[in-house]
Amino acid sequence: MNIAQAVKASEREAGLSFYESADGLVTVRIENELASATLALQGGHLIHWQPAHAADPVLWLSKRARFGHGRSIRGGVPICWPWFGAHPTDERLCPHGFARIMPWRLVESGMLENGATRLKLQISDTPVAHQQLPHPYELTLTIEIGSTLKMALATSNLGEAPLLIGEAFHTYFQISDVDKIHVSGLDGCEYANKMEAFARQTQQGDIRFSQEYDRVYLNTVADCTIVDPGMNRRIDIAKTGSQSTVVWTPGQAKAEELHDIGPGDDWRHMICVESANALDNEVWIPAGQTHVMSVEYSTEAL
Ligand code: TA6
Repeated sequence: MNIAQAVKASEREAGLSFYESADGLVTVRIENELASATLALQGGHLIHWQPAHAADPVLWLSKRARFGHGRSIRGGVPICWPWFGAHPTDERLCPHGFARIMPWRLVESGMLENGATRLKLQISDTPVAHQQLPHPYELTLTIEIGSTLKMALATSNLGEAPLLIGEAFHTYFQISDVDKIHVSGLDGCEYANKMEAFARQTQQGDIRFSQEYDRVYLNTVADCTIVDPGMNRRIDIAKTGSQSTVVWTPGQAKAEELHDIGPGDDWRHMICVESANALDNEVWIPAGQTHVMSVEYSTEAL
């Protein structure tokens, strides 16, 4: 068996199969006894995860999602890095950073003893990325596809000076209807309300939705839960290495403005709860150090 055959064998063991689109975009399908998932190497972007015990996918993907070189994908888990939101000084640059629109490479894959599939990806440095962040770094995404979904984003500062980053797992969760759910875990937290010029306010109780909602909750390490009676399930969001949580639904008008969501009610079936380090919580990484932000998603019946 040569190395290519050995790699193929290990990929098959891990439940991986690869597909390439006509324009060279590669997606990886993961099937194991615990779950199924789909990963686009463009952006290191997980676009589907459904544990075997769940009747429905946990991640939402827009019916109008677009797949193309240099484009972000509307849904799943976009990787926001090395800034969150608009670039601080150059509005021409992609909101939420370049990691979600750049090619990543699969550097490791394998099956864990518990039956989960573990993937390790790294972003490929490109002249465009280097132009936007001329500081040596290594960015690694580790994903464990099992009865829960674990993701860890590790930023290693390979330079001589401290590195400042903003980041998020900008996760789109599949729900029955935005009117029927609530999000718990952020009661009493201060937030910046994007709908009111980032005014600072304090969360009162659980979060319910009736219109566009766009808030960055600050200085919170709290786990959150999406409670969804319409799908008779809860989705638990645990995190480490993250001081912010962003909660967003576009509302009808904004959804229609977004070409990759568009008219209709598709937007009603998703909510973004994003584990992040944003605004006041951006992270300074000392030279030679590594910072890791991680999440674990799980779902169970109510
Ligand atoms: O995370 C919330 C947010 O910053 C919203 O303000 C909205 O812009 C959303 O991200 C989607 O951003 P995108 O660049 O993916 O369209």
